[in-house]
Order: sequence, then C-alpha cells, then structure tokens
Amino acid sequence: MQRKIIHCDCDCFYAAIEMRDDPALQGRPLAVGGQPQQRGVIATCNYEARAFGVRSAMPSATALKQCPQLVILPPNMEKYRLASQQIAKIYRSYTDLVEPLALDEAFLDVSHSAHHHGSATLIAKEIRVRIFETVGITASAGVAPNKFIAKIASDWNKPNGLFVVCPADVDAFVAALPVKKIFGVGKVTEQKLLRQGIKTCQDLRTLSLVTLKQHFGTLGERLYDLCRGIDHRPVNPERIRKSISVETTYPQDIPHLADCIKQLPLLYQQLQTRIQRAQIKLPIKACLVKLRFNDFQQTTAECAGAPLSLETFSNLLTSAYHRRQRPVRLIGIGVRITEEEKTPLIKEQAESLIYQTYQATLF
Ligand code: DCP
Ligand code: MG
Repeated sequence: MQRKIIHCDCDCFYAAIEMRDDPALQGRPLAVGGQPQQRGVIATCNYEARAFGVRSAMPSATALKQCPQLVILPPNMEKYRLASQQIAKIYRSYTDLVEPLALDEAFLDVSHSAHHHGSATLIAKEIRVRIFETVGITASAGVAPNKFIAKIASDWNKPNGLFVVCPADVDAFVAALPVKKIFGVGKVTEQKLLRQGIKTCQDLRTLSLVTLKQHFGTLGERLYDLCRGIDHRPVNPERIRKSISVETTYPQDIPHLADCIKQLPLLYQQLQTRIQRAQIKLPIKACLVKLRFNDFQQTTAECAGAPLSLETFSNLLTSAYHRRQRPVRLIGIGVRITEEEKTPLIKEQAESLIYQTYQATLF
C-alpha cells in the first residue's frame, strides 16, 4: 500500500523558543549553548547567526570569532521540553504512529489518518499552523511516501517551509539528489563515490547490487535501495531509548585520577534525575563512563550487570583513565537500557475504509 509519511522539524528550535520569549532578540544573531570561557559549544543558533557561519556543535569561542556580535544564551531545557510536549500532542491528534527523533523532530505515518480526507499535504500544512499558534515557533515539514524522502523534503524549504514529494515525482526527485544527502553517506563514502565519478543518486543507480555490497558491505544494500527512492522502514512509535547519559566538559583540564573521581557525585546526581525523568521501567543493561583527554582522544569503559552505583562508575572511570593517564577535559557517565521489541499499535479507524478511495487521489 502507498504510505504517506510526514517528517516535521522545528526551525532552530532552542533559539526559536528564546526569540519567542524575548522579542528583542529577533533579527539579531543568537545562539544557545555554553559560554566560551567555559569551553562551551553551540547547541544551535538562529538563521541570522548561520549567515555568519555559526553552526551546532561549534566551540562557542570559534562562533564568537566568526560573529563577534553573537548573543549566546544558556540552554533552558525545561522550556524546550514543555514545547516539545505541546508539539507531540499536536502530532498525536492526527495519528498514533509518531516516531520522535529529537525534542523538535518526528516522523508521522498518516496513511490511515482520516483528517483532511486523508491528504498528508493538508495535514502537514495544518500541523505547521497549529505549532505556530500553540507554541509560537515555526516548523518545516516534508511529505513523501517514505521516511528517507520525507526527511530530505522537510529540509528542502527550511526554515518555515513545506515540501511535498508525490509518489509520481519520487523517481525524478531522488535521481537528482547528491549522494551525500543519503543518510549513512559520510565524507569518506562520498569521496569514495566521487572518485568513481558518482555524484548523484542517478549516477549511483549504474552500480550493481553486487558491486555496491563489495565496496560498502551492508551500507551498499541500503544505497542500492535508497538511490532508487525505496525505503520500507516503518514509522516506529515504540522506539525506545537505548541509553541515558550526562557529561560535562570542564573549564580547566582535570589533571589527576583522584580529581576526576571527585567529579562523580555531581554527575551521578544528574544522571539519577535524568533516569527518573525518563520513567524507565526497563532493566539497566550496563553502566558506562566516557573520558575525553586533553589531546581530544576519547575512550569509554562499560560494564554489564554491575549495580547502578557511584562505586561502579568510580571503577569504570579508573580503568578508562589508566588507558592514557593524561589530564581529562570531559567526563560522561551513563546507562544502557535493554531494548524491548514491541509491535506498533495501529488504531483501527472505522473511517479508514471510506477514505481509501480518497487516498488513491490525494497525497
Ligand atoms: N542540538 C544540540 N546539539 C547539537 C544539535 C542540536 O543541542 N549538536 C539541539 C539544539 C537544537 C535541537 O537540538 O535546537 C534540534 O536540533 P536540530 O538539528 O533540529 O536543529 P535546529 O532545530 O536548531 O535547527 P534546524 O532549523 O536546522 O532544524
Ligand atoms: Mg530542528
């Protein structure tokens, strides 16, 4: 059956919330993130700041060099979480098949939605209006027959845009896409393909499945399908988080193991708060510690079955530290959670049969 998938993603989410709450910030380059004196990084920035080259995950010090008038606000996660809940409620009023990808981003499968006579395009339009009216920020949306194309489409007219790829347009739309638009094609794969003269999905279609598998393993199989616009992945509303963690980059490097261990109680407290907030009912599979040393080398230590305790993290930290024995700039601790497979619940809608006829024509 022809599916109808919407990918919805708010525009410069954290920054948009801050501009909503303080209109004086509108029109000026704004970022949300850590302060440069504390070696903070940018979480996100508005489009005015992007024009100066400021980007997510960039050190705040670099961002200020690119854009000296940049305002950097600390994140206010409570506000973003509240906005995220309001948005999720809007999504769920159209379908139960909502797969959140981040606080501001989700896939919706509206193939069986009775709203707007089953038109995914009209549903996406209305969702954008409702997010603006309820939350006071803009969102962009992509509508397509599968997740791969819907995600690319939501980026197409960003910010504050909608882009629809109808089933009949999929082939031409995908053919013209540069290969780097494919999820899983990073710089290395892109370079490898470029060396063979392959720039677009159209070019990629000239490679056989066997060749692709030889060169790229399992990714090769995905590439074979995706460059043809084929993606059967279902929208999975039961996607369960696999891990929860907290981490801190310290303003000054921590020189010795004993000092690192002194940081653990605060991190442990933050982790416990986060675990409680996530309302985890599943067993914890493993505890883990991540260290980033002052030469930016990173290591993780993990222990399955150990109790969730300060002592466990202390032991893990000790073993991770001894791998390099250098000053530490970042400590992270976390837990891995057992994954539980659940069949997605599709709420049977009495009307769905009636709307089948519309679905053939409306997208
Ligand atoms: N985020 C973060 N660190 C990153 C990337 C993102 O903390 N490296 C946070 C801040 C963003 C939010 O997640 O506001 C959503 O991420 P997006 O990738 O959707 O980015 P934005 O919504 O900020 O911008 P866009 O308009 O490109 O979607
Ligand atoms: Mg976003």
